[in-house]
Amino acid sequence: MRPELSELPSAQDLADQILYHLTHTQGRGPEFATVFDWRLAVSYTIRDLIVTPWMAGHRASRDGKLKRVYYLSMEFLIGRILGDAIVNLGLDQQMDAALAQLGLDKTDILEDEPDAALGNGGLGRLAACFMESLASLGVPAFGYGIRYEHGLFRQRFEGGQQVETPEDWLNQPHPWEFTRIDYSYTIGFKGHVENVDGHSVWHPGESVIARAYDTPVIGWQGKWANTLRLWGAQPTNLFDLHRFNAGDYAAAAEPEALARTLSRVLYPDDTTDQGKELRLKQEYFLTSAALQDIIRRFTAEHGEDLALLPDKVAIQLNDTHPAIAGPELIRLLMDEHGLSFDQALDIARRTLNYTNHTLLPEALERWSTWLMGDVLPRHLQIIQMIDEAHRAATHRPPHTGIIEHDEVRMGELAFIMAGHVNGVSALHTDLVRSTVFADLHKLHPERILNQTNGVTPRRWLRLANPPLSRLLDHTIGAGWTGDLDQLEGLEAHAEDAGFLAALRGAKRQNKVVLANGLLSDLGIKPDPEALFDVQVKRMHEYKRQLLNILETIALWHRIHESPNGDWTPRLKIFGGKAAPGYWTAKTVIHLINDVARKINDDPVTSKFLKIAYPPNYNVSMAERLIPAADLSEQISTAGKEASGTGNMKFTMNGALTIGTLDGANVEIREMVGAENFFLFGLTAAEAAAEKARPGHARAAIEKSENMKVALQLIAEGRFGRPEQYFALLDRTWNDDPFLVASDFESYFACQRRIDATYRNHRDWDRMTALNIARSGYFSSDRTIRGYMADIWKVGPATP
Ligand code: 26Q
Repeated sequence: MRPELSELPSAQDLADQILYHLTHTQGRGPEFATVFDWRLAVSYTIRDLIVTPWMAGHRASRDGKLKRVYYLSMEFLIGRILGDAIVNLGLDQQMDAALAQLGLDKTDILEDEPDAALGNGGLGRLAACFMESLASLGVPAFGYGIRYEHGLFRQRFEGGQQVETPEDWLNQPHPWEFTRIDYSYTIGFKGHVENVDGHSVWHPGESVIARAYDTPVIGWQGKWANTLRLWGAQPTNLFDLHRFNAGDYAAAAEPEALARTLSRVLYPDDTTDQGKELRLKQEYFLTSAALQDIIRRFTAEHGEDLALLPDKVAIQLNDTHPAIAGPELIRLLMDEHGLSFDQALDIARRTLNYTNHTLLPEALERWSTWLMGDVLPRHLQIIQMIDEAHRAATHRPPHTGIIEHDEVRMGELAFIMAGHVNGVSALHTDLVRSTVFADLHKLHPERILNQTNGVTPRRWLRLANPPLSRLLDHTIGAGWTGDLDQLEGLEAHAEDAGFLAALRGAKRQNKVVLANGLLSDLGIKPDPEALFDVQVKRMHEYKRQLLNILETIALWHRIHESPNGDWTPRLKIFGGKAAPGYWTAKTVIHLINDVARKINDDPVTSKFLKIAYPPNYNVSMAERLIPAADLSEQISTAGKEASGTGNMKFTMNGALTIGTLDGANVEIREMVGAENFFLFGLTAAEAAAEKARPGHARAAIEKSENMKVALQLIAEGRFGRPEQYFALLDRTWNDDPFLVASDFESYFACQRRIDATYRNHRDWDRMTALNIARSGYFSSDRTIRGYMADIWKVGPATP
């Protein structure tokens, strides 16, 4: 079943297969082939090697009647597939040799692949890491998502401002997917509910077809592969032949266009009202298709007794986006399979689980009962029944229900329908218990669990950081890739000058590659000896990119005051997109770019301080930036970042963290040791108290010369027309909801400690080594094992 090492193809085998696919699949001779042709030929060659374990896994799961995990997510931020597949099959060296033999440049080939950007940020990337770990651990699992034709928008800067353009990854053949025209389900919307002999019959007013597109996800060492099944929307009627024949071609194509809208674009993470109905339809489209598929597979394997569903199926809801799964599963069990409401409710609750990823009130999904009743009338009825059953069973306090103030609260719905609810870091889970779900937690004290996030070391270390991976292999053996706790073996080398020099050398290699890229892409020429200080993540006020850029301005000012001072050279790197409708986040982007333009050209300071903000931050850019970072900025207002996962990637790649006690930073600091982590700022409890103090912002700014100067320089127009920043400045002085001012001095002072530490190579390198050595806990393999034991009650297919 598994290609044993001896059976792995040789470089010659690979080269032969690549030439075969170039000729027979791409239909091109080598002398005419483009990079694209070659990339597809290489991809098909690798894909062939995945198909065998993939099918074997399906057979083993079916024949063994194994319990499966189903991960439902509106987002899967996969990134590029080819490089990851080569690494997981253990074919890097053979492939390098094969490509060399064919005269091809590996980087050109890999970078020709568009990123699969079917997600916004952390939540979507977590889903992708989980899929990889599930496969690496040999757990039978499916990911279910939407096959968006257009992933997350592309970002450009015009005059320093973000401009969004559509992303079009599917505007070319996609070699990794298999279309399953036989797995299609009808998804209904709207219409009315009829009562026939005491049974409810929903007559949808509209419907579309969900068609399955499968992508194999190969695990480490190619032992197991699972399926990422993405649904594409198809019209039930292709087009209106009458209208077509009457010459009205546009109108004839309307039904098709309307249906396809459902899987046309990924929603940017925003809170605007526009398109609310489409978002609800997308959520139901994914969920209904997934549940119909799950029940079809269950009955095919285990027969018609759906009471056994919880023994064979564990469904995880990635946030509330697929939370309509509760009512939909009840509907399918009652209306289509004839179970009673009580039976259906019990089965659904023992099958579904829900992960919460945010406490921000504006990100908690709510739908007006009017919209829910219009789009999903039968589901609104069932939601009312669930709510009533819960009220009757728990004697809960008033205002804790699913439906309150004519809104359906999806968090409450997901909670009440879930066997387990989990937060994504220890601190976040505590806050889930004590804030958003405090009342429900009292009623169901066993339900909320913690599962601290993790990231896959295959993509984020072995693939992204070859120099460090080679050093690790050499120092502690290659076992760390599948068992990240083995990094502990580095502790013994943390005082070894030879090892530390090699570690520094590996980091330097990555920094040189990045510096060359920044020069060619942005015209910025950083000194590889400078401290590479990186903040990459979605642009959000709570993540406080504003704090970082204000500190940069204050530092620039200080350097001007003593230009002959002994400053530690720094390159500040920013990366990230703002939701198109998020004005404040977009203003911060503009400010960073304005400040960069001014500072980078400053002859007095530019040898000490530069700023790079490469546009269109995505998974592939993260793979280049993170391994080259010396310092990781994790500076959110305490209590706001549920976990963070970028923070973990930086730690395992040997960047030190400047951070608040927020999300998983708390656990990172505990693991690496307080002395190896640069802590600043208020705690979550202090931040909440500070926010409640009237005039907190102004008071804090008055006390901070550095912050006052930074704001003053912006207001004076030193970086661009100041009117553009008046509203932002006003918000900072008078409101400052994310406490930039309150944490400013602590942050500034911490950065100066970092300047000093960075100059002492021995200290810095030792701290780096200890960060890597103690990062094993942050492998998503550990996270998935936690879900398996505590929530899903599943084991691996290959023990
Ligand atoms: C909701 C309704 C309508 C349209 C969009 C949305 C929407 C989309 C995406 C709401 C939220 C999101 C994304 C949330 C997210 O990425 N959360 C992050 O999840 C990570 C994985 O757990 C954590 O590490 C981060 O701390 C958390 O911010």
